[in-house]
Amino acid sequence: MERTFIMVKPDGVQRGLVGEVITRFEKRGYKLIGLKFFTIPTVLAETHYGEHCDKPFFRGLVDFITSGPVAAMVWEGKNVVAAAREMLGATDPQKALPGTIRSAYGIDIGRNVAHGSDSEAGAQREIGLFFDETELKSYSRAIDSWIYE
Ligand code: D4T
Repeated sequence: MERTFIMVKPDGVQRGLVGEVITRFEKRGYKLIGLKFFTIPTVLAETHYGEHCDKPFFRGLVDFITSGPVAAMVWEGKNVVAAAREMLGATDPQKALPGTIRSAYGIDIGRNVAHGSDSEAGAQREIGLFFDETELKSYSRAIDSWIYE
């Protein structure tokens, strides 16, 4: 089963959207295997967003993501990396399709509520940055046979 890293950003936490994001993934059938509520240290934020270090929005992005607590999660399920990106919608909420999380709850690109890994390799990298393996829980669910055929 694939794993992906999802994070409700400080704007989503402040706006009371942690439960909404979790509910969408739970109700679809994905399995929560890691959850952490904390304020990201600057060094971790700079590493997480390292690919953007030359961009004009980088410093503002790091300042924003470290400005308050986030809810960092790992979700597991079939094809969850791509599916989570679809559920989040386009990075710019103005371009996100109706029904997606960013379309439903966001307006500006710099306040787009939640993050999701963009590839399997990216997910592995981000999960490793935010979680120790011991913090990820493997467990079986009785409902799995009602979700997967
Ligand atoms: P995240 O990483 O937040 O899920 O966003 P995406 O994976 O969808 O998009 P990204 O890496 O291109 O952007 C990272 C982060 O930077 C913010 N951002 C982005 C911004 O504030 N201004 C911008 O012009 C861009 C392109 C939003 C998401």
